[in-house]
Amino acid sequence: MSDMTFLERIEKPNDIHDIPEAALPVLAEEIRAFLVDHVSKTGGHLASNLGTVELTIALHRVLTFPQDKLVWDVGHQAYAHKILTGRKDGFDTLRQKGGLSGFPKRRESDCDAFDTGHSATSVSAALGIACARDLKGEDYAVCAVIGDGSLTGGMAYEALNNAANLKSNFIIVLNDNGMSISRNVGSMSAYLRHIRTAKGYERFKNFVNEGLNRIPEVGNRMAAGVHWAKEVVKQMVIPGMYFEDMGITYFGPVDGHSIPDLEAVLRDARRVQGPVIVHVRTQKGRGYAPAVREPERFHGIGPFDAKTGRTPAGGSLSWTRVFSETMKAIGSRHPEVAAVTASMSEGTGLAGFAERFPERFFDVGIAEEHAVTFAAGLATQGLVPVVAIYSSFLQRAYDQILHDVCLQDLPVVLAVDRAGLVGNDGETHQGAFDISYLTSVPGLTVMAPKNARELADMMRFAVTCGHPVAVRYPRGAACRGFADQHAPVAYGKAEVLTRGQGAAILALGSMVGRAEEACRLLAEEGIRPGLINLRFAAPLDEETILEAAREYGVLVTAEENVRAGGIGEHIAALLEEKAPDTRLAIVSLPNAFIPQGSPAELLAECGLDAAGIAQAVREALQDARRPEEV
Ligand SMILES: Cc1ncc(C[n+]2csc(CCOP(=O)(O)OP(=O)(O)O)c2C)c(N)n1
Repeated sequence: MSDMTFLERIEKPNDIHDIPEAALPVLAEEIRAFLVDHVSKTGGHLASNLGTVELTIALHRVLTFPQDKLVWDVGHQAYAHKILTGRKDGFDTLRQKGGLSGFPKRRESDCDAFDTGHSATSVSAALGIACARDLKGEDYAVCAVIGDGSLTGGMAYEALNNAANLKSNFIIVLNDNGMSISRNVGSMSAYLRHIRTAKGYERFKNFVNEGLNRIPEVGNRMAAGVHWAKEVVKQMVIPGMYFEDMGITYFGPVDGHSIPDLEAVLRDARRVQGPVIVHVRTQKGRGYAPAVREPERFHGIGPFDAKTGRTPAGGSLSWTRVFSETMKAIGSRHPEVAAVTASMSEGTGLAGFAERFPERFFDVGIAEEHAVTFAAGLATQGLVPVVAIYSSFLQRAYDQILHDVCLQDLPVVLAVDRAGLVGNDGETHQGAFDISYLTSVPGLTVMAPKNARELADMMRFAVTCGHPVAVRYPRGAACRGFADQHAPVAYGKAEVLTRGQGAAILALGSMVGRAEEACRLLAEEGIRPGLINLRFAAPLDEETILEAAREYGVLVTAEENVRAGGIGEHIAALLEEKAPDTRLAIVSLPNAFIPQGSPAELLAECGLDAAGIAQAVREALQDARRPEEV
């Protein structure tokens, strides 16, 4: 027993209560070493997790699981929570197919109160849980942990505004490390920085409050003046006044790496009736020098060398990189083009544009809805904004795309990165729905390139076309094939790549390269389908599609999007009306949430790899040969 590490003694929820208080810093270091060791092999969100080890230990000392409910915002910082709730062994399979999720999952543990993955949802979810608790007359603590980056998301303010009315206990831990993925932006961030550097904190706050309350308020005019003066003094000197004015008690800032300080403030917070914010200062990457030096690179990272922090060199040219280079070139030629990111300048590749054209670059915080309407505003004044957002995060800006951009036919370009399967982040991050939600908006042109060169062509087309356009492209290495096939991009026109016999594959974006591979497999069996690069998901090139229907009689569509609302269904509707005798097979993602796994595994499982497309063609041809059932 005595040879056991403290971490080895943690086997199930609440085991931490048996660890002596004096040993908790040792446990924290053991957890850090465990995280570096495991994440260096599997990849994952390292820097955020290293920063929240003491906070998690303190929360687990003050709360009891699963009775008390803890909601992690985004959820990328919940690794220590997973370790302390009996899931240590799962870390060998972290983010792998069928393995431990990198995010909280209710189906994984009853100690995960709410599934997260997208930013700024925690306060809303926790508030809902607290209200349900009160309604049912139950008694347990409810706590949300939200980062200062996520506090740039509008939903967090909607929830804070709503929470202020709550009369029962509700804790919001603000995990402030000054960072989103990159350095945090905006006035709230500046305000938090101001609080962090203010001296005196709680004792000073009480002192000032008591002092101000002793000032008598006599006479109407004078009272108004005194009231105003009090407010000015309060705003100047009292940390957290912004929250207090909203009706939310503020504690802090607290050293987020001191377990005794954290425990003390959390115990106090549990006693407060009504919503309370505990402002905790942490350091992203804490305890692992490479991550402290480069917190942004270690935010989400693939496997790396634990000793040096280095990642394997090389890697092929990514779609994001192609977009990044294209944006720099476009920026030089088009002074009217601006770029907008929702806190993802590195991830989307806009950092290069930002460096070259800082006056035309806008990081608006983790605020996708705002990013799109802000871009619409820019567009009304003659600018052509390119808003680069990952497919799954753009889901929240649907109304802004529809109502603020497309209804006014404004020339906003949506660069939809990570469109398709992203892999190890799992169902919260797969870009599986954008064709469905974008092609349903009238007036929005939706394109997808077959290869690197076509992405550049499409971006150039998009910034000059004068109307709303979305260009979707996936995560990972850009297709370098089709070197001598590059017809100029023409509005609403598909590109016929190969003429064949018996059947034609109508492929979109990432599926064109795979369809070409499928054609090679089929050629070995003497099957030679035609191949058409659709290029436009909206508007569809009806003429080319109907021509193919007449010529081949058998069509197979291929897209990296769910079936519902995808191009397969759009083409099915077109054929039913105009070429009802055509046989059609649809290759798409299933109408489901696709869990984590490597993109290659998932594509194969969903039948979206070359073998899957080839099989769909074989089956469609067999089907067509079978006599029609009567
Ligand atoms: C809606 C949405 N947009 C973007 C992201 C990508 N993202 C993941 S974590 C993160 C930064 C979060 O910063 P913060 O909340 O401060 O947490 P930290 O990593 O600093 O602990 C971003 C932008 C996301 N998860 N959800």
